Amino acid sequence: MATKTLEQIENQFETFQILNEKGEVVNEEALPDLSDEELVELMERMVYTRIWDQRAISLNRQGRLGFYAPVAGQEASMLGSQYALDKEDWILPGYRDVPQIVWHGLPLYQAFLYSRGHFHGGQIPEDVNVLMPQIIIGAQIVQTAGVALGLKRKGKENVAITYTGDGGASQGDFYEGMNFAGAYNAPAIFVVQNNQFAISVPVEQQSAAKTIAQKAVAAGIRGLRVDGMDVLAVYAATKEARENALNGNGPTLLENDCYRYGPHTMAGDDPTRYRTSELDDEWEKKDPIVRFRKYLEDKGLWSEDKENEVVDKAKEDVKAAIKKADETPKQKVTDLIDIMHEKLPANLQKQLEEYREKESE
Ligand SMILES: Cc1ncc(C[n+]2csc(CCOP(=O)(O)OP(=O)(O)O)c2C)c(N)n1
Ligand SMILES: [Mg+2]
Repeated sequence: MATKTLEQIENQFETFQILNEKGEVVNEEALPDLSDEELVELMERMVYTRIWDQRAISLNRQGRLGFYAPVAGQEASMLGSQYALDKEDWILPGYRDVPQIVWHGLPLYQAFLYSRGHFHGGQIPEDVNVLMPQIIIGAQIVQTAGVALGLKRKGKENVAITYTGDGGASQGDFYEGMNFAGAYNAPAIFVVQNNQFAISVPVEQQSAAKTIAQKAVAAGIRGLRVDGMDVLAVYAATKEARENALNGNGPTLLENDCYRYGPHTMAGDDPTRYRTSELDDEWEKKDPIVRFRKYLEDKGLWSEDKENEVVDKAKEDVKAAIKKADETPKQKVTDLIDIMHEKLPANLQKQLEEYREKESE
């Protein structure tokens, strides 16, 4: 009996896809209602983000950036999901999910300051509904359940969306957050970007479950496995999850299957030690930008010239943003002490005064 139940559940989690690797529509009825302009905008964002990622890697190697977690290979998963949101929706990112919060409104130079550990990177503009990236794996899942419940209590027509990785799906917080959001019917979307590895640990060693999406079943919420290299599928799945949440149908777990082409972070990880070049090649054939480019070219919506324009714009913007980050006054010890509390406890007040004196010397 129990074996049969497990098999029945697991086998139902097929991968949702709209565009195949060749850029052909394989699921006509699921095609999202996006205008030509919107389709082009999605492509522009993916191309732009890939260039910015390449530039960020170079800046890191030049010692000009600090912490950086590469995103190439995950553009469809990141940007297709963000595109399905309303400006007023809340994003609770993990450390790799910087593109989503930048496209949601965080200025690029502040994302660079975040990389440098500068406090101004985390001073999010009032009208940008994002939290800063979470470093503690899985913590953002519980926080998202809380934010979503808060939105519901306030009667807002908005959702809270969060991102974690395949590794994050093994954390206790992951189950707690989904279960809580399910129990309270909170308007939350939980995205697991399954990029196949948690640093060097392959997803097969992460869980006995065949899919991560099926983990939704235990929490009594919807779960869907999505081709995370297909921007249209990611967009459509997120849009549906959002509508369900706002219609009172509770949270959804989305597993976006994707791949990170680069190292885990720029802090010395060497993927050749745990991944084969065959596996890299296999995933590069599924590239989100290649297939979407093909789709748009067939529709007469994209060209080499158009792409070059976006590439140039991305390079210019990165240059301007890093310049602005460089021009931001250097962080002082007193800044760190001062920004943490509204009213400083006595011991920190003493330290603040000591450092003020030192800094004025
Ligand atoms: C609670 C906690 N444990 C361990 C770490 C160290 N750590 C940082 S990234 C990472 C792997 C996470 O992999 P995954 O969730 O798949 O996300 P990805 O980096 O692949 O996007 C680990 C173990 C951490 N940051 N937090
Ligand atoms: Mg991972």
